[in-house]
Amino acid sequence: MAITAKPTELDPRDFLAIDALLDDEEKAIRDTVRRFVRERIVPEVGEWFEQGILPRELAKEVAKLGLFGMHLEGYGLPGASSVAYGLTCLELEAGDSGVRSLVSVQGSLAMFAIWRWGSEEQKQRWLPPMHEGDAIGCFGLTEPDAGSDPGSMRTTATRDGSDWVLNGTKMWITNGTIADVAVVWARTGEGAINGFLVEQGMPGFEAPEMKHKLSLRASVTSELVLKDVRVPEENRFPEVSSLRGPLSCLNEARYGIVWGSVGAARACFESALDYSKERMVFGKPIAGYQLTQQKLAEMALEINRATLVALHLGRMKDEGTLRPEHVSMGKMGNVRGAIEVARSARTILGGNGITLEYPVIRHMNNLESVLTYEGTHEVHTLVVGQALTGENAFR
Ligand code: TGC
Ligand code: FAD
Repeated sequence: MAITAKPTELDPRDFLAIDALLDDEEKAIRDTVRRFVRERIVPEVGEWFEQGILPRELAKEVAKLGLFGMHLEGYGLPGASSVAYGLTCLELEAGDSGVRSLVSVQGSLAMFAIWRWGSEEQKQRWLPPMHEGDAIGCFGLTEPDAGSDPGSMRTTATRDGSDWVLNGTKMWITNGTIADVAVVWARTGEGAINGFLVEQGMPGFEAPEMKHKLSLRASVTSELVLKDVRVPEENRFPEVSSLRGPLSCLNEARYGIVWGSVGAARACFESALDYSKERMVFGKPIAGYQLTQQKLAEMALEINRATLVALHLGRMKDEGTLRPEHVSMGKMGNVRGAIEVARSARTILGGNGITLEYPVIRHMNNLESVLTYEGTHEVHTLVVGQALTGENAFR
């Protein structure tokens, strides 16, 4: 068929008409989340960011939409497709990375860990209230001296009768202070790593909030301090005793970031596009200058590229062909691209680009965390490098 100038209207916000690749259910979920973000998050998130808070009641509102653990099945969970979950992450992160983090950590890290590695009793006890937002979870892997290399963790769990005694410190743990249950990964012997469900209020367990962040400010980030915390054997994941346990959960959350980062980029692009049409400089809107158009065209290119990558990975995940290395490539490319979009958008806004009146600097700062958490850009580069060459360059 010939290429015509007007088969459909060209939408600057969906330049390549990627919408047409989504089915009706995916679009319906996407639209519901988009509306929630526009009505509930966008008007207030600048203030939350400035104050360094994320209102606790937001979890219940997110739960009402069925978003916590939406891609998991059984135990009353929705069992939505990977693409629907990805679109949800995109729309949430168009609001703020902190809001997407709340949902990622709850659903892809804490709930997924219990769903994948927990006992039947653990699943029945925790998954329904976590889906409802009545219980919040966190995922404690990183330590002050073990981030990219979680295999060097120092937190220990020692058997004592029918209990385990946990000692150590976790750091940078999203949702930690507000969590009812913490999935804590600890060393149980030479080369052995087990997961434990540490409950709020267990003696010796504290989760102080980490302050003074200049990124992900609308997100609770905490230390987990464990001093002789007694955890019963029934709170240990029965089936996994190596790093494979936590790393399998990271695949899920990293997949959400492949999509989410596109949302942050889209919000920056839309802000810059609107601004460029209104801002008059040297007698005409800056949208009319070639240098501005180049920036906008590069942003649109990156957002469309990243969306197609995310959608392709989502379809592969739904078909069961997605590999961790694919997710690494998606996270590398899409987060780097989102940062470039955010920085370029910020220049279009000039001085206004540095204020919280516009979303751009907030997204730009958030993306610095997104670049680092869930495996740094360098870690994912080395994962892809190893897959390409067969050589391990981590050590
Ligand atoms: P390595 O020897 O390669 O592997 C150890 C065991 O794990 C298995 N494995 C995986 N399994 C599933 N998925 C993956 N992606 C896996 N990667 C490895 C592997 O087969 C092996 O299994 P087994 O059965 O033989 O024991 O491990 P390594 O020590 O060499 O480390 C590899 C490396 C560096 C890639 C890994 O440690 C890594 O990914 N480091 C980055 C750590 C990280 O991403 N931390 C994130 C913490 S959570 C977080 O940031 C939340 S942010 C909040 C939010 O999302 O909003
Ligand atoms: P390091 O591992 O010390 O890395 C420092 C630098 O060295 C990085 O640039 C890194 O890429 C580079 N580097 C490391 N290894 C190599 C190598 N082999 N070759 C070349 N360069 C290398 N963790 C959790 O467990 N749960 C959470 O909920 C959680 N939430 C977070 C929320 C926020 C806001 C942030 C900022 C972090 C969070 N993290 C969480 C921690 C996050 O996963 C770690 O920060 C991340 O894995 C990197 O670890 P690190 O900070 O110790 O950096």
